Amino acid sequence: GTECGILYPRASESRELVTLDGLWSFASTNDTNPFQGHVEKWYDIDFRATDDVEIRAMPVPASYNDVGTDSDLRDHVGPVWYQRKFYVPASWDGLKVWIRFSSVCRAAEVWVNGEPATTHDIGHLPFQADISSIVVYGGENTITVAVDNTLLEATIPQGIVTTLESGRVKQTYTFDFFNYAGIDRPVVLYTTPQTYIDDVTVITDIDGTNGFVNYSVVVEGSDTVTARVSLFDKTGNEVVSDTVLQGTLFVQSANLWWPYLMDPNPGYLYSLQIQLIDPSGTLIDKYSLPIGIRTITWDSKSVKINDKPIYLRGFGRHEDSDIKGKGLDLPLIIRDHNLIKWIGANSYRTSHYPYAEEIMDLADELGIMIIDESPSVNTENFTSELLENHKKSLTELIQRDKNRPGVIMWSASNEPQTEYEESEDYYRQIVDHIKSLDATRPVTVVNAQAPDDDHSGQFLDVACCNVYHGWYEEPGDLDVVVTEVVKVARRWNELHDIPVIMTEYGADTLEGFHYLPSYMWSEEFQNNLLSKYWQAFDQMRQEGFFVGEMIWNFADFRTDQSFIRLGGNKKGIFTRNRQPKASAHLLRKRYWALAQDL
Ligand code: GCB
Repeated sequence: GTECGILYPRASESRELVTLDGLWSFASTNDTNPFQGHVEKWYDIDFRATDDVEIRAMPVPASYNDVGTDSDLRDHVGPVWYQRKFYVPASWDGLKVWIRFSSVCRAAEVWVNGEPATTHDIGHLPFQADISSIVVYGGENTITVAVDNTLLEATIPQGIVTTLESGRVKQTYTFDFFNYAGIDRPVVLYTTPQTYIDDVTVITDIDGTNGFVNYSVVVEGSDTVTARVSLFDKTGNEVVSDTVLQGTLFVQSANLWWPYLMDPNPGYLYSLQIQLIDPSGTLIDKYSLPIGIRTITWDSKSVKINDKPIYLRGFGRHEDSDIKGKGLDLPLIIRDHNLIKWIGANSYRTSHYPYAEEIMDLADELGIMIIDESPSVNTENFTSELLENHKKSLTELIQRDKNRPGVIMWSASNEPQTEYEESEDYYRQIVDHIKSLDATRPVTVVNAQAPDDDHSGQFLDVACCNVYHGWYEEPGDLDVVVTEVVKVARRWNELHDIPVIMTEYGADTLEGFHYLPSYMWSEEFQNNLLSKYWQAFDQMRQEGFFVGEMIWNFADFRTDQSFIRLGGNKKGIFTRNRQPKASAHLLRKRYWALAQDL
């Protein structure tokens, strides 16, 4: 359940961990008979032995859509089924055995040895289950997962399913990025003792050069254990320790967590080590959490880290690449963060859903500031069912990311239809919900609405706006950009007296397409368009309410098919293969100059 902790699984003296990544057996249902697998009880069938179902190999983690050669699989709507075998050592008998999925897109049902183990109803967020009572110890086990990608009116995100005249079932959605699906992040099996550390919450504070680590540990199981909580610095020296489950560690002249290029030593992480000890002095459980000591504060004109105003130089991004779709790819995420450092950026938004925990770890370590976004995108039809699902996505997001120093803001949604009056009460409740879970970070909604038509701004700490003058509006007319951009951003600030970030602006650009004088889709046009926006930003930076710029997008990405897309959305300043367009070199000059400036 979501009331429990969802700590990132780490091996320790008291915890064993086995990966279930690799090749799984996979079966797809026919779109017109989506419940075939449920009716035929595929969770009871051995995929390796059956002739009744067509089985193929499927990599985990990966989206399943682009690994095949047929559009049936790519455009499939409804459940698909994954299965594999695994062993549980006899030595695990008596421990708690957990299965943890970092993300299944979108809905998952899990069976172990034919027994229902757990279900989960949202993509891009982890879930886990205690399967101790249904595994075979010292023997072979079978795990089967049904994954349903269907998006409906009250799912997060939303979509519509129709049946075409041909009989094919078709999923449509209002957002542009491709609706990749599958087991797209790691799956692990791990153990904890019966009495274990279920959750840790850390909130840090500073006073001059000193730091405070306010922590609280949730223990499940026996209440006779005592704690030893220690903070280690990067070199492995214990800095301070305590023996209570909830307390404050005082760190004299702390190494604060600073954003990239704001300090010679950005992204400094300590390790908070928690040990549970039983009355006889034996170690019961041990878990270590990387933490950063920093504060975030904000007012009507600024956002500050450790009392210093920040200016975001960043991107909107996607988890997206050839073949594996949204599947976690370690070489790719390292390449991305190398490019982020190269270009001198200090931030990005996890548009339009929570990113893999491994990605978030990199951001924490490098000092990259994150606007952490819920999977709610282009929200419309504000029903109470939608509201409940949306709140749940935020509960799970905040539970997962609450301790991350890199997360500096929560984004409740991207481009909801806040021109409708119903959105007012909806976003009042959404923002209240976020505040009830975490009052230490500012909250935003990323709006494309004209500021005067919007109903969400009154609840927000920071306004984030997406603007496409010179592209979707007044296509090709770059002479309108500066005035329009300044008008919109200023208006957000005037209306709500809050700082403003431009979270999207950009132009589709086909790499290698050159045109003089510049023409839409050419590399020259992208450079000219971006330069116009920068003129507007520089003007507003002088006025003191404009606190960040994020280009749409870091890299080209796959979309649903559309006549406005050429193999996908091409607004990247890097190609889908992470090579620079001309704009990347131009942006690099700007971001490094901005970093020097501030
Ligand atoms: C937007 C959306 C983003 C799209 C982008 C575009 O406003 O927030 O998801 O990809 O426009 O390029 O159309």
